[in-house]
Amino acid sequence: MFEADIEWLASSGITKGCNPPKNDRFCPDDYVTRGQMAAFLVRALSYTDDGGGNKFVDDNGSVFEGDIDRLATAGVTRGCNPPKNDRFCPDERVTRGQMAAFLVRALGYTDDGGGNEFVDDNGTVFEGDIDRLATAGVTRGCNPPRNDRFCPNDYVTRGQMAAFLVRALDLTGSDAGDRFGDDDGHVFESDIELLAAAGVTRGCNPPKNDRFCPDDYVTRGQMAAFLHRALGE
Ligand SMILES: [Ca+2]
Ligand SMILES: [Ca+2]
Ligand SMILES: [Ca+2]
Repeated sequence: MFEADIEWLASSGITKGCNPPKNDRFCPDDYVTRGQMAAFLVRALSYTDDGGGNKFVDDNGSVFEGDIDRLATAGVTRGCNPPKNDRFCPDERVTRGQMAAFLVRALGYTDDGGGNEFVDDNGTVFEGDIDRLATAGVTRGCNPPRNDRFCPNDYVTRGQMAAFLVRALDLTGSDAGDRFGDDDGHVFESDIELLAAAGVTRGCNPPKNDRFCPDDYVTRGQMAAFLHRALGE
């Protein structure tokens, strides 16, 4: 279902495939790993400096090693085993805490609003980034309407990705419509509609596309489509 998006990503150099060196497969239904996220962000944001390379010991020989070194040199990642941070954990799925850190550093958010927006990230390595993401208005929390928790260890869902992108890209509008039936009353329904109105998402059941599947985890294919429509011409 993401064939055109995947082709765009490949032709623009943002993705290469999932079975290197042959790379004749994309694996659109796999969850996004940290290594893949590194590659997507590096290519989408055109980072080129790898700082001399080999920032981490656990990606040696990985197809993503160069992109991971570029992401680290750009200051968007530091590693996965603080404080030593000599590992990147390229095969682990992207969590909400990690997504917060990636977005805050890539978009340059600095204001943490005084800190401690959430109670369940206290003392975690991502607390500062999560507070900055919240202060920038890109996240509100994971337990509405109270929203005193961020759930930093959960994997990123499609609904959450919709909300992150709508707020980070500052997509606005009043009457965006009601395209999908499976998000009625969902906390992200308005974000999903704004994302769809901007052409960044179409739905999860083509060709009918009357569903969004807001609680499914983000897959590689979906990430490809989101980035293509958000960043593509
Ligand atoms: Ca390395
Ligand atoms: Ca906190
Ligand atoms: Ca709806």
